[in-house]
Amino acid sequence: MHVYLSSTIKLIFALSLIGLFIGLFSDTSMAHTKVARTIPANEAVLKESPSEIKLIFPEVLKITALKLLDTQGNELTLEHDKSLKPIKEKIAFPPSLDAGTYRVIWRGISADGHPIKGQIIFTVSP
Ligand SMILES: [Cu+2]
Repeated sequence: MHVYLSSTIKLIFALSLIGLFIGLFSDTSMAHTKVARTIPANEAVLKESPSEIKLIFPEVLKITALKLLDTQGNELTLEHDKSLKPIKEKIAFPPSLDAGTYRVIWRGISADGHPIKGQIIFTVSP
């Protein structure tokens, strides 16, 4: 069966598909990626190992993954509440860190179900 569509209708259809994709991408990849504030701040240089790592978000979310990596990418122990309850602040407790640069990465799900992810790096330089 052949369906004959005028070129105008084809153009409208193509444009609405493009619009749909732009809408999807802007919502999932831009709307929720921001963290309001972190302690330590991103790119901070600290005189001593931080006693805690705090993430403060602009909106409630569920944290699904939180990791601390050293310069070589090895995952270090990070004590934190792993429950999936909705929160705006996350506190985690790292081990005593030697001099070096560390990366904290997280993933979560926003209240409206969109994925969120982010990371910070900080340096310990006694
Ligand atoms: Cu959303």
